[in-house]
Amino acid sequence: MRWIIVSNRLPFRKNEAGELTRSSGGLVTALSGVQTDAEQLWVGIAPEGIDEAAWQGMPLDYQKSYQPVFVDENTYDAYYNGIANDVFWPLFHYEGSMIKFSLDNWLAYQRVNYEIAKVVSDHATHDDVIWIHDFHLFLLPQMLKEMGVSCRIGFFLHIPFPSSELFRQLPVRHELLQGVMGADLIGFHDYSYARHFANTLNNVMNIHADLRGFWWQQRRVEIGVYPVSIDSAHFQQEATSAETLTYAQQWKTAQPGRRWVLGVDRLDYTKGLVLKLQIFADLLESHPQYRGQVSLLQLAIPTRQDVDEYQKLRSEVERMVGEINGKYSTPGYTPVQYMYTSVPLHELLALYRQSAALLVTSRRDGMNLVALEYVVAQDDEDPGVVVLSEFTGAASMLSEALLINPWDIHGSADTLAEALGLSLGERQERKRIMQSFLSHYNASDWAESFMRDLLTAGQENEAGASQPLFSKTAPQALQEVLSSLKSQVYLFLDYDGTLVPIQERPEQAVLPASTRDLMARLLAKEN
Ligand code: GDG
Repeated sequence: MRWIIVSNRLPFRKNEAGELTRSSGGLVTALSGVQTDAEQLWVGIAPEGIDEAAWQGMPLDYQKSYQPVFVDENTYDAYYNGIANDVFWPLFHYEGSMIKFSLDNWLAYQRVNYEIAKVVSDHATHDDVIWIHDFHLFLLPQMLKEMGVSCRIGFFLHIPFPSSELFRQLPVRHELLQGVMGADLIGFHDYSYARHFANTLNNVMNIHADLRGFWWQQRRVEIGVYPVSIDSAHFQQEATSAETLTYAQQWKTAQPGRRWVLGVDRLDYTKGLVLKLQIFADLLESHPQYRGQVSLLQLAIPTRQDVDEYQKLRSEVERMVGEINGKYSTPGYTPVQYMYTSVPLHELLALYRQSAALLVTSRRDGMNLVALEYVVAQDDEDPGVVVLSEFTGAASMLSEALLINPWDIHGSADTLAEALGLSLGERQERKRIMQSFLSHYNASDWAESFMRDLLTAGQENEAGASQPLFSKTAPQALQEVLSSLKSQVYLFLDYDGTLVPIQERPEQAVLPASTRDLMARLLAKEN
């Protein structure tokens, strides 16, 4: 059985020197951590700078493992920036007022999903299983079904699914839901996201769905919760590599005696960097003993630099960094050290290891892998503490993190102070519990549990078990039940909505003569 993984972009790019390197970001980290013996084919848009001619010259192992889809730049821009990033990203992260919807962009979104669907459908055989990732590809499952793809199709959402009250705002809400409902299994990081999705189906599509799934077009669609994880062993190993330890030592020597609170985020509004700076400033104000002792090291990874909102966010963050430093700096002490860049993995791990606390203040975050990586990278002798926004999926996973509501600036600053004051024994115990969990539940377990459920999803369809009667006409369905009877049987029939259509007022729910007649005929039958 082969896995066909489908995501927006293929997970590599050409760097400035023309070498192929793995791209960064949560989805790539999660999928790269999966160890499996299954053969895999990854389908996605070709990386920037690789056109069809260049693809022919790619190393053979790439050609075997990856299948690029080529889309012209303008269409890609309208699909990726116009819809995925300017509509779905803000809406699903509860930033409803930031949505910029245009019909032209929506057409491009449909077109790109269709182009990808064609390529997947050309490659998929009945024995494969297709695993589609994230909000760029909501329409793909149903398109594949309509193209006659017969293998199992799973869909996993890496970002939150919002409350139905917010989701209802989306101009293309029905199209989106119908698109994803083509899957056999739809997975989320957290129960709350699955619950919002089921409620949305109830409220927007008028379909009865619960946390386990729903029936749609005579098919059973399963819903499941699969919190993503990381390749814990790999991160742990790299965290103690000579390269990481050397860099950590250099950092320590350059700033002796300093304690660090660490932040690692893409410079995206969902990550709550403004809140984080306010929280840190509050710490220095309300817990003055930390002035001169504790600094915030914020690594802000550049993202969507050409977009106005992101440029404004960057200016605001940098203005605040300047303000805090202007207010609290002393000779030899800079309260906020800010780096607008990404760094090599071993440097990132060294920063994880040499900081006293990680501060995550996301306004909303599907999971937040940084928090998970931080835990497994810690030094047993002197582990740091995770201070984590309760609006992350990771908050359900990291039982020993100190949770904060990042909008409560003062309360969060107090929690950060508490984290900095924890005894060594308490820090070690917290780390031990979370690390033990992460070593038993890693990225491969995440993928395996999703795949296991995907392979059994929809078996009810095939076995014909518990088909709802309303998928056929009631007399036809009853006829089938009756003809298979061998001994006496009792039929329990619901009334409102079953024997009688749901009515506005109860007194209108009167049994129609034809149904009354049908029941009389049923009762007259033997058994
Ligand atoms: C999306 C969802 C969900 C970051 N800076 C550097 C670097 N990174 C790596 C981290 C981590 C990844 O990027 C970031 O992952 P997150 O999960 O924190 O965030 P998103 O990119 O927004 O991911 C998120 C995720 O998908 C998975 O489902 O958790 O909620 O938004 O792995 O280590 N890596 C290196 N240098 C850096 O400077 N090497």
